[in-house]
Amino acid sequence: MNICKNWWKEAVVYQIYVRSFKDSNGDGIGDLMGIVEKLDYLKYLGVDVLWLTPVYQSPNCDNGYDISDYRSIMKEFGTMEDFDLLLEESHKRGIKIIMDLVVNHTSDEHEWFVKSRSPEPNPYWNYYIWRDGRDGKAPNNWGSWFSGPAWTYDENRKQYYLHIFAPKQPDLNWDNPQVREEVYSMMRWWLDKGIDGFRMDVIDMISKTEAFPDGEIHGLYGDLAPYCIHGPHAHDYLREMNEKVLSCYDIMTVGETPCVTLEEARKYAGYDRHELGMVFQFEHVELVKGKYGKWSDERFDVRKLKEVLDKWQTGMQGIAWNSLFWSNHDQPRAVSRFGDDGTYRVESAKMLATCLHMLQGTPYIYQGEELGMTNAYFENLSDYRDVESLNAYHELVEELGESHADMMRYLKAISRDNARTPVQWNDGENAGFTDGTPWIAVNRNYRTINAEAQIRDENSVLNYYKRLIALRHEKPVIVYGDYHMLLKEDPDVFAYERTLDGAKLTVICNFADHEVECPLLSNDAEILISNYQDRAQNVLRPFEAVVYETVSLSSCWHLRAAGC
Ligand code: TEU
Ligand code: CA
Repeated sequence: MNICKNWWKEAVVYQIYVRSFKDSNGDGIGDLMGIVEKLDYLKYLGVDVLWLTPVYQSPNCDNGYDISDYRSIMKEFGTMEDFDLLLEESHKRGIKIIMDLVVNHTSDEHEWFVKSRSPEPNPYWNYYIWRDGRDGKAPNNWGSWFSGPAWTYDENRKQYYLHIFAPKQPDLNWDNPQVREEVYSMMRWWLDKGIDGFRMDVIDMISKTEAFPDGEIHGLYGDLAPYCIHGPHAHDYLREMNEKVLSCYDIMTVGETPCVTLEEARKYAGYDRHELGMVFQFEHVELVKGKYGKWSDERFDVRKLKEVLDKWQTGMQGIAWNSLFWSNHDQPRAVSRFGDDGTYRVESAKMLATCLHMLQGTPYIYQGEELGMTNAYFENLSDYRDVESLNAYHELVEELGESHADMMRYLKAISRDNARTPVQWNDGENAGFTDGTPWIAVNRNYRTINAEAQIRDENSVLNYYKRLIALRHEKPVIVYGDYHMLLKEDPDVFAYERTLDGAKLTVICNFADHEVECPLLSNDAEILISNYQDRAQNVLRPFEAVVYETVSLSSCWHLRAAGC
């Protein structure tokens, strides 16, 4: 397989949800100086890139995904000087930084929107998506992804504006070339500061179908997805962005692309397409869909998971680069969802890490995942902070008649706040996250699960991640090797091979909480890494993961990178 070498294909990315990472000044909110304090920890772990969730000025209706000024830092997070210091200190340690680029929408407090909603025509008049009402009601039946209608009436303009997310997150009008130029110039401004790339929020939603037809009713509203995802100009705008901005820098880009299909992903991230470096697809974290979409506490099916992972590995091979993740700030904790956060927490966290880090693509570690942090499992609605969770609670319980008890179970399983509790640094008060009162409660298990204890323990989840990252840096087969699935029909074991010239890895992961037989086990194969201390005998133990390495002596690895 011919794959061009790029630094971002060889990198491991660590996602920082800044608000919950580390508070440096006791106000209970994580901040930029908190990250600076922990750079040596990140260096110890060995990650190459930090993805910072939005740090820009924002009224925080959606924790920074509602930006009111793209060129200044959110007050709670610090100052531009703090940002410059963070960038400099990271670069000194060989760690790169990518920023979240949230340009499908802004905050309603952004100057552009404030001007756009004025009753008098002005240069910002067409910066957002405004439509007249229909018979005194919204222009169509679309529902927002954060509950309620996707249109809000504006008294000043006497028109409705579109917001796929909260009413405080109006969608920008990308069909207006001025909007695109504004975005590009803002991107250059950050890139010229020296940042190393962007994670692009819902970038597959920037182009909307012009007709704005009603959508198929799901629950209370019509589904906007078919008209707002991969809209008519999505690829044109990304190519333009690539030509005018991205291609001028040696950076990494990852598009967040909800609902992306394999076919579309090959376009967004295709090696020959000049759009993005890679995209996040969500099929493996959307295996469970209940009556109310994601609001369900059903457990995933291992066979389906295998099918989806295999589909993306095989389907992208040779065509486009994958991104690999179990979790992020929008998903529950990986070990709670895909592993076992009780008896086998350590084993299953390591198994999941092995499974993901040996695949082809760029791995993303979400803060705390390297500690095997678990879901928050909040007991009370008042513990929740997330706009999506709170709105969904009200819609399901108050309008759709779901019971309080059921909805609380769904929130415990799937709410975004599960992954937003503060990082557990030590066993001191507030897990060492803050000297003040944390903005969201600390998980009660911080006395047993915390970074300080795990640094000391050579068998900790943390030190296992450290080894996996180091292996990726040492072995080209982990980065560039071909992928091939094994044991396709096995209901519990996900196994695959990676091969590059003479090097071969056999990766075997048991997703079951019990012993299972496995024909791939060998007594004499060389073990590269495994999550149990002693060697597997004739069965795989609960959540056991083992990677065998075979290297033929005659092999001489080189990249057949002609034309790259
Ligand atoms: O997420 C987009 C997105 O698809 C989510 O709204 C997703 O549907 C939901 O979180 C899954 O439960 C991005 C950001 O990652 C998210 O944090 C923001 O809230 C959202 O965009 C709006 O900017
Ligand atoms: Ca703070």
